[in-house]
Amino acid sequence: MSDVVTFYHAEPSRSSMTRLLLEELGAPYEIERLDLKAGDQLKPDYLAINPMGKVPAIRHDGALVTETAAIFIYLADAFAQAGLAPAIGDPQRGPYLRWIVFYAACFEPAIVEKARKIAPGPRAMSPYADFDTVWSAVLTMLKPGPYVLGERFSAADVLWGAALSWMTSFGLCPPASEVEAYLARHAARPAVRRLAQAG
Ligand SMILES: N[C@@H](CCC(=O)N[C@@H](CS)C(=O)NCC(=O)O)C(=O)O
Repeated sequence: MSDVVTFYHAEPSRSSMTRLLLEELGAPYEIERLDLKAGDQLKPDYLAINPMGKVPAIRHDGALVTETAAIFIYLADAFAQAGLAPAIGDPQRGPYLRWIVFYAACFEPAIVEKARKIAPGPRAMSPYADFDTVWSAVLTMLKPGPYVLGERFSAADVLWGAALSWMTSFGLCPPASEVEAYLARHAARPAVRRLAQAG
């Protein structure tokens, strides 16, 4: 059994969010770097790890995990001593899982389709209803503040802080004071500054 996380990563890419989580958790990790432009993600060795040919993926204690939302839930529980995951039985566990999964199940498809100017189609067929509904839910999530779970900073904030700052930088999010204030808190985190300096 090894505590060290093997982290399949490409820079710049969505896997940077997982790297930030590893830093926030203080988890020991070693990077297996992929060059997406060179097509490393489509080579048989990596497809055996993630048949989707996507980063991130992690290996830890014999478990192979892909999909950012699953990786976040897994790592925050595996390194519970960092205090970034409400435990099973904690009333905040439900909202915590809700907002992490909402990111992958609703927010990402909504924002990607918006960026590609693809209409969501009939509301009843769309897994996310429509962009305005998703965005309004995001603002509802952030409104009480300062964090997704109120006073408690969690792995959900690592995900949302990284995702919203990335998507805001691409001009994909409508302007909102809640988001601005949330992103200022995100940018001030020592782990965010450390990684920005590391490049
Ligand atoms: N559903 C995956 C999506 C990951 C994803 O889209 N990764 C991109 C990096 S931004 C990727 O690996 N792209 C390489 C490719 O598609 O060839 C997750 O949430 O982890």
